[in-house]
Formats: sequence, C-alpha cells, structure tokens
Amino acid sequence: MRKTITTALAAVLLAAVTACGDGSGGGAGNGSDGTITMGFAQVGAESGWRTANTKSIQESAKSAGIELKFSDAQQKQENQIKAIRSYIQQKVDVIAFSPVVETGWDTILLEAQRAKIPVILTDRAIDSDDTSLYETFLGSDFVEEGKKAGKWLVENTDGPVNVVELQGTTGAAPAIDRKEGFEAEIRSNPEIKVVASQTGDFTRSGGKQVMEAFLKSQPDIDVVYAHNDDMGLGAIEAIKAAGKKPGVDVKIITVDAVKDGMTALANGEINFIVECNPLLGPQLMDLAKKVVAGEEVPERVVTEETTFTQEQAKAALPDRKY
Ligand code: GYE
Repeated sequence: MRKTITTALAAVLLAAVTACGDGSGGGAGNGSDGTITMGFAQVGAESGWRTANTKSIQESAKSAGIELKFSDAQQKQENQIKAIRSYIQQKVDVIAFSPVVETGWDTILLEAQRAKIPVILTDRAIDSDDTSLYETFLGSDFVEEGKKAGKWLVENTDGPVNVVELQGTTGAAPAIDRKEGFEAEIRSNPEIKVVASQTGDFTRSGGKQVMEAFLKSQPDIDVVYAHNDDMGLGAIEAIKAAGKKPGVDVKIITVDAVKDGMTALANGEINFIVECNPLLGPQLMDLAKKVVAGEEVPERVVTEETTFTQEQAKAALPDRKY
C-alpha cells in the first residue's frame, strides 16, 4: 500500500520537477561521469528576494557544472517534503532546500540519511535536536537582522511610538527570528510599543491586506515594521489609499533590500532597510561539491549583510543587481 502511494506521488513529482542542465543524467551522477546532481526544493516565488535567490541558484549550478533538479513548493511544506522524497528516489548526489517552516522535517531527513544522501540547508534553518540530519546551514542571521531594524528605530525616535508589525510566514525561521531580534532591541525604550502584529506571508498582497486592516483597527500608527520589502511595498499601497504619506506620516522599516524596496527607500517612501542577501548560489555550489567529495564543511556559514538609509539607497541603487 505504502509503496503504491509513494510511486504515484513520485510520478506526479517527476512531472512537476524541472530538470536544468542537459537532462542527460538523472541520479547517481557522481560516479560514472563525475557530474554532481543536486535536488533543490525551493520555498516558492513569494517575493523579489525569492526570485533573486532562485536565479542565483540556477545560474551558479550551471557555471559549477552541477545538474540541478529544481522544484517550487508554493510555500507549502507538504510540497517540499514530496519534492525531497522524489529526489531521494531519483538518487541525487546531494539535496539542498530552504525549509518553508522550522519544524516537521525529521522524518523526511531521516529518509535521506538512510539513503546516504547528504542534505544542505540554505537560507532558512530547521528546528530539530538532531543536527546529524544535515551537513551545514548556509544563510543569514535573522535575529541579527531584526536587531538592526530595532536599533535604527530606537536611535531615530523620540516620544511614544506605535508600531505595527507585518510578520513573515508563520513558523518560518526569518519570521520568528526577525520578530525576536526587533523586540530585543526596542525593549530598551518602553515608549516604543508594538500595537498590532500579524502575518502577511512575505507577499505584497498579504502586506497590503493586513495593513488595510491595521489602518482601520488602529487609531494611531507611527511605524510599520515589515519582515520583508514586499510586505512593506504592499503596506505603502494601503497607506496611500488611506490618504496618508508613506515614509512621512507613517515610517516604514523593512528587510531584504531588493530593487523595488531600494527604489521606494530612495524615493522616501521607506525609511530604513536591513539587507538580506539572496545570492547564495555560488557558496551553495561550493559547499555541495565539498560535501559530495566527503570533505569537511563548517556547520554554519553566515552571509555578510549591511543596512541602508535613504541616502545610502540612492548611492547603491545604480549598481544593485536584484
Ligand atoms: O526575507 C523574504 C522571503 O527566507 C530570507 O523569504 C528569506 C525570506 C526573505 O520571502 O522576502
């Protein structure tokens, strides 16, 4: 019974999974011709950040000569699990994925471990006691990003401040950690209060909808803290529709620093952006080669990031790649 279900699922997934590269290989590559095959289970296409991340992974796989099997889970954990299971069945050499939420991965990762397929976490972390389930985690320090956002607010504010927070996807590492880091910093000033906080699922439409509701339910909003640019951009639309000036009547802080976010920052509609680097492809391919070769890799690889004020965005925008 179990086998039948699994086989059916695999067939569906095989059709859904896009194979990049020349399509000649498929599985067990790192033997015969030395080509490494990577199965990558992406979160979705929810934001500008994600689009840049996907492009970086696809391009760097190509230049590293790694055959990439790529799937888009549309922000659903069950789709990612199915994709990973299909990669195990296809006997890829290495699996990489960006876990949509932190919990619920042990079973599928044990399956990969039993099949002796190494797993690399990229962008988002998982919450599991068993760190033997993956080789390494490449990505940002999201708590630090939240702290940078909170620190800017503490340093650029006086008097009472009402903040509304647009959270990322519920249960996702960047949503949990960016909230935690921000709260830790604003604690130093009791006049800063988060008066409402809700998920906008990291999307522009989600940010807009939640902001519309906040503008109706909250009489006095001074600041929006959005866990990504896209939700901040959605909030800008809602603020304008309510007859207010984003960046002036309502200050906006976001995370990511993708082109659309940076443009709004340079135009004065966003006030501060904490950078989160999506260009993880080259480092991921390096790590994959090492892991497949059985070389030691660090448990954690943290990406370097900065922050942008409106003036800094104006200067950085012409060279911004994504
Ligand atoms: O900030 C957001 C995306 O996991 C770091 O996911 C990533 C986040 C990014 O949807 O825009």
